[in-house]
Amino acid sequence: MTFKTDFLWGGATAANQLEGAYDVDGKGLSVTDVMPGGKERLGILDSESFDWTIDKEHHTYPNHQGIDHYHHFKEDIALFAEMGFKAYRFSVAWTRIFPNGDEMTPNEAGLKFYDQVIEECLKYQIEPVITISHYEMPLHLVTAYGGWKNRALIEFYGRFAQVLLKRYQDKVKYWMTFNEINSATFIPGLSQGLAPLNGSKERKNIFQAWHNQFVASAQAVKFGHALNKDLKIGCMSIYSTTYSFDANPVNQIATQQSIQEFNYFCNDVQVRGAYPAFTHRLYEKYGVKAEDLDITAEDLALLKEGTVDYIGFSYYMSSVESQTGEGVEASGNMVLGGVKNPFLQESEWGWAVDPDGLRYALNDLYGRYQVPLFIVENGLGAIDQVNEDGTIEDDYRIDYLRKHIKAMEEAIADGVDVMGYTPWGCIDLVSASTGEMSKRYGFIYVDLDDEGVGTGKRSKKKSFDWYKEVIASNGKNL
Ligand code: BGP
Repeated sequence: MTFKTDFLWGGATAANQLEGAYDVDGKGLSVTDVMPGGKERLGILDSESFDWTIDKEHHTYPNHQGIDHYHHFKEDIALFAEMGFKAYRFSVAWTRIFPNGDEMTPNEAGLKFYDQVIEECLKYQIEPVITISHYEMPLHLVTAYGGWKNRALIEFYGRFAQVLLKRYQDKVKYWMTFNEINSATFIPGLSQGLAPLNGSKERKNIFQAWHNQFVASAQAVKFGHALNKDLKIGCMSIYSTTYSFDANPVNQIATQQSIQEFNYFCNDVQVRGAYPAFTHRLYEKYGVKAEDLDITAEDLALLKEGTVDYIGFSYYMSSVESQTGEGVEASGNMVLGGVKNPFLQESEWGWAVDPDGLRYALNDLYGRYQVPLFIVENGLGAIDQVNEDGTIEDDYRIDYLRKHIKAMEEAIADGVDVMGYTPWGCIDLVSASTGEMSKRYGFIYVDLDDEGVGTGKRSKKKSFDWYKEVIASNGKNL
């Protein structure tokens, strides 16, 4: 068994990281519009003292400019088509459609932009895959409502999702409700609008915000299915293959718990339509009482009615859990933490490169949920060197992707139903965690530096032609 003939090969991006044009055609401010780049960034994602106001004198805001895809989408999509993309995953900036998030009527100018993006994809027979919300909620929903911990957002998101589903139901078959919904524990600001004034560190708020997102997601799925039964609407979470540091049962139990918490909790609710059995234990771990959360019987009924059709997930790395491992070297991973895996190499940002971990992830998710799986993010963030003649030989990226595609093929041979593969940042864009351009993932190079200085010119890396051949041969020529 190998890749199906209709396998969705493609690439993935997110509005806030590439569009730029942050204040044109009626767009409002989103959370990423107020996040500076560079060293300040990582602190902010998780900080209690984050200032939400724009201070252009002291900070640069990389997402304001992105790669100016807003004005270059035709050129960019033409390059995707040249690579032979069957699918293109992108997100809609909530603030282009509802600038503050709580308006009653959408901003037509914002919708017109996505009309064109979709038309451009269809022109090349590329399936658009839309993430409704990808790390860019309207800032106003954070400052005026406290982010996702406020139930009012269910209605606002509902309005946003319904506008999109109605308008694009005949053109867009594949959807995802929230990007990396399980990221809230380490980036509550980006993920749920909880940082910092809104009690980002309080687990009660994270659980409440999740619940509200689950309900909002289920509502959108139910609405989409009633509108058009052919729509395929998925959830989207990060999967981190998690190994125990050693055979000590204490570490094994800790590993199992961390898997339940990180890899299963959100998927369980969105795929099975109910909170998992370990939920109360999880609340207890963080000192949260179920009765402190606002979860109604109607909500629980809705969760059952709005289960997703597939699981979209991102996979970049694996991690190692150790409760007892004092003295064990910490992993270089600023995002997920954990200890170092002596069997694996890490990227320059400390992300452990682990293709076998992807095979494990696919088998694990399929075994637990038995729904189709869509790898909607994967890739290697790296610093690329441009040679004097303008070429970029990114063999390290080819090597990473080749190994992960092979692992995916193994998983398909294991019996897993994989729908597609859209590597992250198919064109260079602003990094979510660093806010910088120099952490690049693309097959297409964009001439901009960390300060946003450069021509913005697009050029093909070596991986461009390689990936083109992978798609043309349906995964045979790696
Ligand atoms: C995921 C996000 C993306 C993306 C990617 C790479 O977590 O969904 O938005 O940016 O990771 O991360 P980074 O840009 O931090 O390297």
